[in-house]
Amino acid sequence: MASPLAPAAPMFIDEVRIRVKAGNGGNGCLAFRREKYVPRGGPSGGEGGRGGDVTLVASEHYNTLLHFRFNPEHTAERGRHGEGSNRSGREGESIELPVPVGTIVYDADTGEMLHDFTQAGDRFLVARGGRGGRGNQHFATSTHQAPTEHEPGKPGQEKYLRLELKLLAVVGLVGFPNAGKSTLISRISAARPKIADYPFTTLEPNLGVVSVDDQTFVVADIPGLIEGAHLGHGLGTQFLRHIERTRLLVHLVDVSEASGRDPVEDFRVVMEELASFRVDLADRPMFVVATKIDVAQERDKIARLRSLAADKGLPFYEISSVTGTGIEGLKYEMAQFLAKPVEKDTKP
Ligand SMILES: Nc1nc2c(ncn2[C@@H]2O[C@H](COP(=O)(O)OP(=O)(O)OP(=O)(O)O)[C@@H](O)[C@H]2O)c(=O)[nH]1
Ligand SMILES: [Mg+2]
Repeated sequence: MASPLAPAAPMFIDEVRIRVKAGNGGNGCLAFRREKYVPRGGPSGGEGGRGGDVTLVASEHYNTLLHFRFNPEHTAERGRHGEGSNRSGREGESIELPVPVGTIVYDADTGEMLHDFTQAGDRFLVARGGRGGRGNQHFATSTHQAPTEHEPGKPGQEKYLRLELKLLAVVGLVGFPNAGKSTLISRISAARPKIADYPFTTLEPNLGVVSVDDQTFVVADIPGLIEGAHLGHGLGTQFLRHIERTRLLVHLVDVSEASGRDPVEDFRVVMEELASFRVDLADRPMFVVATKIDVAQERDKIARLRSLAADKGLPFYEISSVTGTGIEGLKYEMAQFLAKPVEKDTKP
């Protein structure tokens, strides 16, 4: 939960601990030339290859640290051992681990901050591969012609890291109270907000991490808006700052009979409140989603909402969080929208 000291944006923190291990260096080799007609060949043990490094790289394709939760150990390849005939061992392959921009890396053992990723493409070598050991060929001198010294490879660095990321919602769920926002977030993420059949169940925003194939993003479920929210009615617009930086708003409208409400009217009210909070919030890319279609017999309600969306050039979806109808499709469409580069955000 946000503490009183938390800044204006939602400060939900994603945190993972991972272990990274760079590759060990290969061992140096002990060998002597064995050639036909050469009775005593010189030393010919090659050096071991260097172990691979582990580098963290800031990537725009990741918005969360979820991919590390299932995969907390990362080891780069070791270098190959040196061989006879002065053959050096091959270097171990390095690995790169993508992290979202905004990730802060700490040494989990000492607590020391190691790096703060502020830009896509930023790289940080976090564990260096071990040097390969020298083979006996390196130890030959004019007075020491048959050396048997050879070194083992040096171990690659190993670290326990704590990665921390302030989660930033990129999708905001908006709508009238009781529209089904919290139910939807509970269907598409691991978030388990309170859900109940009365308005203003949600008193504080909830964030959920959604993953679609290898894409992850954060969705915010905020308290419902009613007419006059900007004047402080209901819970007011105080929570809208939590969706100020989102790229996509998903506007949920209850089309069930039981609501006794008019979807077109609900849509209008919420749009007005968004606009009165911040003019451009109502112009944010938006999906219009008819909810509770499992209990919507009057197709007319749905049809009117659909044509309203069409008039405004907004994509329209129908879902039921109870039966699951339309949920996967909606999740996929959100992911598709977010996969487009930021600059190209226009009305979808
Ligand atoms: N039949 C049916 N009921 C639904 C569906 N989605 C939500 N509900 C019910 O609608 C009621 C309100 O759902 P919530 O998810 O709490 O609504 P909300 O938009 O988060 O409401 P506030 O937090 O009060 O703004 C609950 O009783 C849910 O069980 C649905 O797809 N079908
Ligand atoms: Mg709710």
